[in-house]
Parts: sequence; structure tokens; C-alpha cells
Amino acid sequence: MDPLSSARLDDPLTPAREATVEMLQQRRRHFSLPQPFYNDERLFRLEMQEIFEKEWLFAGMTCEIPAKGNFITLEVGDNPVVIVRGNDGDVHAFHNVCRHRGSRLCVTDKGKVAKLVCPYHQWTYELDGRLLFAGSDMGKEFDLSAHGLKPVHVRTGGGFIFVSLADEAPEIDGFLEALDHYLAPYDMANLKVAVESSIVEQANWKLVLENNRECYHCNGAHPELLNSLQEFDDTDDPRATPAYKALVARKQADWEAQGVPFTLTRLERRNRLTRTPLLDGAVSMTMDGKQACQKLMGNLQSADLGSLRILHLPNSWNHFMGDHAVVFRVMPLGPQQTVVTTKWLVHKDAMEEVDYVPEQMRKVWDATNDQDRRLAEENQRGINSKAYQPGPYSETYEFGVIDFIDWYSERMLENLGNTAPQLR
Ligand code: 3BY
Ligand code: FES
Ligand code: FE
Repeated sequence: MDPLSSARLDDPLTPAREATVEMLQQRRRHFSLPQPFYNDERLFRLEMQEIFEKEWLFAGMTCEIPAKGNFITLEVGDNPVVIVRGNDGDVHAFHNVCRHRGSRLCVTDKGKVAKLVCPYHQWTYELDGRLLFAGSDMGKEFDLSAHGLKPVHVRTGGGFIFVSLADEAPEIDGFLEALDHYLAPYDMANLKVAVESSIVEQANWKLVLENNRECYHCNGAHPELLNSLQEFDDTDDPRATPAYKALVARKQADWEAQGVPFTLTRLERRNRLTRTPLLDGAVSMTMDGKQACQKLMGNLQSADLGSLRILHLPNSWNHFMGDHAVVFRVMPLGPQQTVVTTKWLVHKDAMEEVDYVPEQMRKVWDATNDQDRRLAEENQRGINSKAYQPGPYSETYEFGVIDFIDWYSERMLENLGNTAPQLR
């Protein structure tokens, strides 16, 4: 298909589309991307259209909106979105944009409402998006039913909420089924957010993801995390030692006996689920490797469950331990600015200061996030130099980065309407 056939002739991004397709077709695989992918405003707008407005994005957790009227909001670039629990108990998502004159409707990160009421002129919507009330003088002809909130695709699985702003959403059933399976023991409806953080990084979102997809930097950067984390990704990690493989075999026998899922599942390059052991003796990602919450999640019998790692490209990675979970959401703000939101989850009946101390629980990942922020920001500053040129990824240490960049390049090319095979 002609890459430009879907582009409008007057679209100012048309030349950028052509240039992007060409750069992606000519990129060297196993090398970082050319500079414009990390700092160009037009390329950023293009990938917001082609990735963030088309793919499924991790938005939040169902336990954040437990009751009808609970909502959370999300900004997908210029697109405000609201996700709300309806009267029917279902999760709905809408463009958070009033159908009167377009004001943002819900203006806080989260809340609870009886109806969705616009703060500007009080147009009032039902939780399922229907317009109920539009002032007194819109005229006899005014059709309430034609002015409901615009829906956004939303799906849930294993307590995770995903949204897609595409006209036609891509497939996600396989991943949702996998999430339901892996997270069944955690009783996801009965968790709560113990503490959360949002940090803004002065770096392109792909640098944030690239950094997360390798542990090549862990030894030099993450002393707190390495009190509990194994640097190996799984037994298929080329660096995995016999001692690590023996530990995995031992732990897997325990997990098998307890009925908790652990095998590695990959769904395309986009989604990956696996349970891997922490350092022998550590049961949680805490400063001392001990539980951060005395009450375990769901119906788990043991805290010693390693970490269930869940990757969802383009914007989430997660660690589920026995006592608590840490979920991460990445949202681009600009070509060189990204917000990373981290939430620590515990059993909803766990008592703050009794079962867990939030300041203790968050220590390791607060430190790790800050260290990763600095790495991504320095990476960005070097990439902005005229001296930058794409550099080689190590297949041994950076296979996860290679996978991410391959996935990104394929999605961009396909969504840009060009499926020509890439050059090697
Ligand atoms: O644990 C994580 O989420 C990633 C993977 C390896 C390094 N990094 C901190
Ligand atoms: Fe929402 Fe006017 S813009 S009521
Ligand atoms: Fe890191």
C-alpha cells in the first residue's frame, strides 16, 4: 500500500511520515534509532498518532475504581480520557471532553461522582456516557441522545485496565486471558493502592522503556534494587548461570505445589509474563528483602513467590510479589518529556502502619526510579548532540531493548500503512 494513501494532502505531517518510513526501513537492526526518533517534535506527534492513539495502553487497575461512580483520568498526549465504574458495575471509558463546548469534564486524577457533571456549564452525563441534562434553553430541537460522551475502547484482564483510542481497536484477548490466569491467586478486586508516585523525566518515552528493558546498567546504578532483584531476565537469558537455573528449578517446584502460575508466556513482542525468583532468601523488593506488608495478597499461602513480571508495550512493566505489587505506567508528555507513574498495591484489608509502612514499602522503587530517571535524562542529553549516531545493542545484555525497538519499528511501519519488510 502507498504509505501516503491514508494521509491527507494538507496534513503538515505528510513529509515527516515519508521521512519516518524511510528511516525505519533503512535502520540498522540491533542499533539504537536515529536522533529524530528521540527528539523531533514532528516525529513525536506522528508516534502519538500511530502508537499511543492506536495501540492498547495500560491505564490503571480495576481496584482503583471499586464502586460505581469511581473514576480515574489519563492524558494520552492531547487526549484526556476518563475511566469510570458504571451503575452496572462495568468499566466504561470516554473521551473526557464535554459535548457542549469541549471543556475537560473530570479535572482530577481520580474521584467519585454520582453523575459526570461538566464544570463549565454543568451539562450532566450518566456514568454510561448518555447526556441527561443540558441546561434549560438548548431549544426544542435539541437531541440529548446525539450528544453523549464519545466512547474509548476499554478492556480489563487480571485487574488491569487498558484503553485504545483507535477507531477499531487491535486484538487483545490473548493477553487478557493470560492476565486472568496469572493473576487469579491475587484476588485483584480486593487490592488497594497503598502509595503512588509520579515523576516527570526529561527524556523521550522510548529511552525510559529502553532503560527498563535491560539490566546491563543495574550493577552500576541500582544498589537498593540489587538487594532483592536477580539480574537475569529468565532461564532463557543468555547470561543465566547454572546456579540461577538450579534456583529457578527449586522455586518452580514450590510454586507448582502452591498452584501459582510461573511459566514464561510471550504474546508477540508486546506482552510477556513470567515468574522469576528474587535473590535466594529475599521475598520482596524491599531494602532488606523481607516482606513490606505482613498481610499477603489474595489467597496466597506464602510470601516466597519471587516476582511475577508483566510487560505490556508500549507503556507498562510490573512486579507482583507475595506481599505487594508494583505497577508502572509510562505516558509521553513531549519529545523529551515523560511521566512515569508507580503504584504499590496491597491487600485491601492490610492496615497502614500496622501491616505495612508506606515509606518503607516505596523505598527501593523510589530510589530505582530516580536512578533510572537520571540515566534516561543523560541518555537524552547525549543523543541531542550533533555527535550522536545510532550505537550497537548487545545481544547478550540488551536483547530486551532489541525486542522493544523491533516491536516499535514494526508497529510504526504497519500503522503508517507500510508493511514492506525491513532492511537488515
Ligand atoms: O526490574 C525491572 O523492572 C527492570 C528489569 C531489569 C532492570 N529493571 C529495573
Ligand atoms: Fe461543558 Fe459547557 S463546555 S457544559
Ligand atoms: Fe534501571
